[in-house]
Amino acid sequence: MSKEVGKWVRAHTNIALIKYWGKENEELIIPKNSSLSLTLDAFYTETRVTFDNTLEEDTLILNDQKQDQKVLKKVQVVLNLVRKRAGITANALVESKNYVPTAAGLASSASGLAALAGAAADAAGLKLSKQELSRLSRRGSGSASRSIYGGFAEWRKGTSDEDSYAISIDEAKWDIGMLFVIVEDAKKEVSSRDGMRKTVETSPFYGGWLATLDNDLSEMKKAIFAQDVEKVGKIAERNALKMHATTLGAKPPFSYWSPDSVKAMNAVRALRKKGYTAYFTMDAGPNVKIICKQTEMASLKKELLQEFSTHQLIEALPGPGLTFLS
Ligand code: FM0
Repeated sequence: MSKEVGKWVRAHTNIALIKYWGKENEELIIPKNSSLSLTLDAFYTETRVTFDNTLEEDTLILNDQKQDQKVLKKVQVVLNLVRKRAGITANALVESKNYVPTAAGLASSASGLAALAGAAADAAGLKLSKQELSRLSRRGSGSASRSIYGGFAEWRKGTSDEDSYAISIDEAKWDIGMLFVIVEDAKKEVSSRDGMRKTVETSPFYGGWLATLDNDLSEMKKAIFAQDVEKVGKIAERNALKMHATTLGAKPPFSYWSPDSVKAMNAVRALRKKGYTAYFTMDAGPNVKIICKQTEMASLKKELLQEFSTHQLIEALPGPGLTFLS
């Protein structure tokens, strides 16, 4: 019998300011475009992997509940890569906990797959660089490649498995944060994986989206280096709206917005008129994330309490990269 118990590894989620939307290579998860995100302190995943040759199958326990085959699939992509590299044949027990302030559909594949990559590599005794960890996380979920780093990270699309990974751009140790507006949604969600595939395949707007990205990305980096929240927010909001516009051109059309998403977006616009530095972004779901100054977050939250309840509003500051615990 052999049993290799790895360390607990923590990864924080990230929210893209320049979105990843569409794959060049589905199996290797090579994206159509480079993207850029901010890692946040408020939401994270902790994972531990044990390779154990007495286990009859790979097993994933998330928040104390055994997960089904479907969830296990993404996890096994990463496990198999690690096993191959380390010459391990044993099955794995993956124990994972998602830390999110409310049960708000914020369980994130980015933090989950990044923590898994670190935890599996550790259990296998592999000493991987950040770059290698980013590439490994990417194979589980594209956005996870960016959660290896704290602060701002850029996932450079590259052209192959070797050169598609994220790098650190800036530690974000300045006056920027995100306020989450958690929005209820009755609709069945289209996963980001399915949503981006449908858009690439059928939306005539997809080409327009891709055509403006290099410019958005370089403008965004300039704004970050200048520590200019106003510019960061403006570019991020425009970029997110363009991404969401592509879904309306898909066949059949779809949208991630719910009535409360629109209400939140309008609230942000109104707060801007009042003089706040506040811009929004959205991902493959109805929640709205407000890019703002840390120093204005408390008063922004207070303003939003007129339209939203306190459990819908979550404050997030820039967070750290992958952390190996004990
Ligand atoms: O995070 O198919 O990583 O850049 O969140 O697993 O590679 O879940 F808004 C959408 C994330 C997409 C933008 O996609 O997809 C971003 C999104 P996978 P992900």
